[in-house]
Amino acid sequence: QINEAAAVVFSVPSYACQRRTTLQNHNTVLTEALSLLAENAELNEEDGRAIAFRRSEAVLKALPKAVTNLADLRGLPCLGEHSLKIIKDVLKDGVSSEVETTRQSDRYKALKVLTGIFGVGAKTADRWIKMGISTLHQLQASGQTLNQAQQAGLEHYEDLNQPVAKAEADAIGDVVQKVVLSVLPGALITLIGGFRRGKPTGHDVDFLITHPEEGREVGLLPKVASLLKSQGFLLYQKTTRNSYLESDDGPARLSSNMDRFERCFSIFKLEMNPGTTRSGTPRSSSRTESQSDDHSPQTPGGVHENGLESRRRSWRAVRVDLVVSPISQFAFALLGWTGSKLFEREMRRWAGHEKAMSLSSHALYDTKQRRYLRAASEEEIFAHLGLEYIPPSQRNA
Ligand code: TTP
Ligand code: MN
Ligand code: MN
Ligand code: MN
Repeated sequence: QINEAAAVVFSVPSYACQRRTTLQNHNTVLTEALSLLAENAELNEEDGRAIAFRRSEAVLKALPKAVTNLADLRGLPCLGEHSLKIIKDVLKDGVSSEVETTRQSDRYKALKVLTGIFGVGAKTADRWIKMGISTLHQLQASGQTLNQAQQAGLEHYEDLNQPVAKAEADAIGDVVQKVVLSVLPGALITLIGGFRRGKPTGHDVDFLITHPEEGREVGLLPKVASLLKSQGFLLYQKTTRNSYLESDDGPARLSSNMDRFERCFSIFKLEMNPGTTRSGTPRSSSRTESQSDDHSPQTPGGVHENGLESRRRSWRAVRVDLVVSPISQFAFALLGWTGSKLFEREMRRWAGHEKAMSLSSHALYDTKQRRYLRAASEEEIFAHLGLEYIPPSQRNA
């Protein structure tokens, strides 16, 4: 058979944390199809399905060239029946009818709009949809009680659904660094999340803060948040204390994704210099000083951010996460907060299933030796786990 003879043979290890996944994706049409089904499953809280689609998506992202033929996929891990059917349809027709039907469905569209509000998760969105609320308009008319995060999320809906550019992340980093150092000289601030993996844009900006002297970092964020607020940089913030205790946390709870670091979820007010457009793309070096994009909000449901309508603003809202770790846990926090989410999940699965260890953003516990394994760098954590070191730019699974 010609196809089989011509089939490309790809070799891909089964855990995403064993693979080098860069941002260069040779199969975007396929991965976008699988990603939409994964997202839909996530929005419907069908976790098993979501993970299966995410794993298939990640395998295709790791391939060194485009798949053109189903036979190319032989021997690849993680590709279940359902994912294979989607791939087959896309290879044959360029689209999958299941994906397109999902994309156009009222429920998917409503879940997207509602969970697009900061502070609204799948559960809340589902409850509202069952009450007949599917748009921002309907939500506002319903008189539903919103918590503070959701109120801020609605108020800044349009801004928070615009991608954040690296230049904007760096500008926020400068502000955060200045304030953190004024409160705690010697503190170390690291850009984490997608930007650390080299992504050009993100949905938020994540920073990890530590101090070389253990303990000096305790209680830092309330001070940082109140300074940022008094200087007019915060539109919303919620700070929580560190609640991690190695002794009583135990390995059982360590495999969970949630961590217990001191942290601050915030909405930052970023002043935009004229060299940056609304979407954050650096302007060409020409002398056009007038802001290019007229800011006329076209928010779904007709909500006009801040009621400003077409009046020009000199700032935008950006989601910013600040996390503080003691230096003894820094390598674990750095690894855990660099992502991608699937890479992290796979690393924890590898630790548990292949090594009888329990990995979290705080620590690595060896179940057989019944002890915590220390690490001062990400490299040491990979080594403890018997994994080849994968740098952040290759963790884009
Ligand atoms: P995100 O900021 O959600 O994701 P991201 O930075 O990879 O993508 P984006 O560009 O869209 O912002 O999370 C960053 C990492 O932090 C991710 O690997 C998961 C991890 N994380 C935790 O460990 N605990 C948490 O409570 C949260 C919210 C994230
Ligand atoms: Mn490549
Ligand atoms: Mn992020
Ligand atoms: Mn984040």
